[in-house]
Amino acid sequence: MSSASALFAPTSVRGLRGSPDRVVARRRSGARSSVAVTAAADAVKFYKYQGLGNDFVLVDNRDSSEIKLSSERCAQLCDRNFGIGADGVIFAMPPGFVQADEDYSMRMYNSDGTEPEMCGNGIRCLANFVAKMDGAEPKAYKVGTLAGLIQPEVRADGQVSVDMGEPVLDPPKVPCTFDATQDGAAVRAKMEVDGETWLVTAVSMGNPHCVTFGKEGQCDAGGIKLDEFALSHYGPMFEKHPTFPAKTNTEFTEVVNRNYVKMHVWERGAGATLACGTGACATVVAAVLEGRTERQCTVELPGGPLEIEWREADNRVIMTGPAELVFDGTCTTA
Ligand code: ZDP
Repeated sequence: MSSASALFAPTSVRGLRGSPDRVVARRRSGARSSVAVTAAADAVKFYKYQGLGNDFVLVDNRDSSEIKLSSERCAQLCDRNFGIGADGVIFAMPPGFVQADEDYSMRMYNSDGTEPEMCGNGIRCLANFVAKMDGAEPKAYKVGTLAGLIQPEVRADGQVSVDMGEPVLDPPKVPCTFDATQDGAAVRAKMEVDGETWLVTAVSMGNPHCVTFGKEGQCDAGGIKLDEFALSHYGPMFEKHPTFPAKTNTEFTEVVNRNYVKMHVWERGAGATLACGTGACATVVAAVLEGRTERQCTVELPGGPLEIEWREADNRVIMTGPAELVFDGTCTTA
């Protein structure tokens, strides 16, 4: 492309937290599509990662506290036909978000452009990504997130173990409108969905989760059969249920034995995904509270297994699983 044929079109992009920002998008003159051609002025280098098929576009944003891609652009880039294709976009941000001694912080957008507090599979990808960008040996990081300080550790075998912190069970803090049913938590709470009563347990891992082992009656008699489960029928009804005012991620879970469950997730803001790290943690917390599993439990997701432990000693949840680089590239800000 010669510079003579380049057209500079000013595009307004809303910066984060309402701060307006103007960027210049460089487009090819006469191009039929509105896809901007990558140019130095607005080029953003990205890295595509996946953890159990939950996939993310990662951007190293540690040189600026201003996010390089708007929420609208993140949603476009997540589109699997019109964009790169991903369940979300994750930014490595400068440290000092939660506490001064953290290594860096994390911000994320779902594929619909909403911003969740936390992202379990994403933070494993982020830890591997930062290690790669820094050319560093595997190590433990302190990462500031909207859900507080989260601590991933890249192990020598490439797996990433994450201290996800303590689950939040107090119903108003999840947030959900249930009354507590068991030790301050909403456990096996009744929720009407699609004209039937489901039993659910509400857990926040920084973001809200509604974990269910089935409808009343069904959940103690064989439970959900995930092979035949209509996830896209039920998922949206749980996601937008008025009981969860900030909407919710929902985990439909089948217990195989006391150390192994299968789970299909419908994510808030992203729909059906192949895996959800915070969701796998919430699932084991709920399963323990309902007396269905031990505290150490494998969660098999459509994209593969995660190892979860809800530690008795300090109440913290540890999640271990893979995170891999798929490809890298360059995109534009508009
Ligand atoms: O809370 C939400 O809105 C989720 N969609 C955020 C993403 C969660 C994620 N799938 C995870 O692994 O925890 C990244």
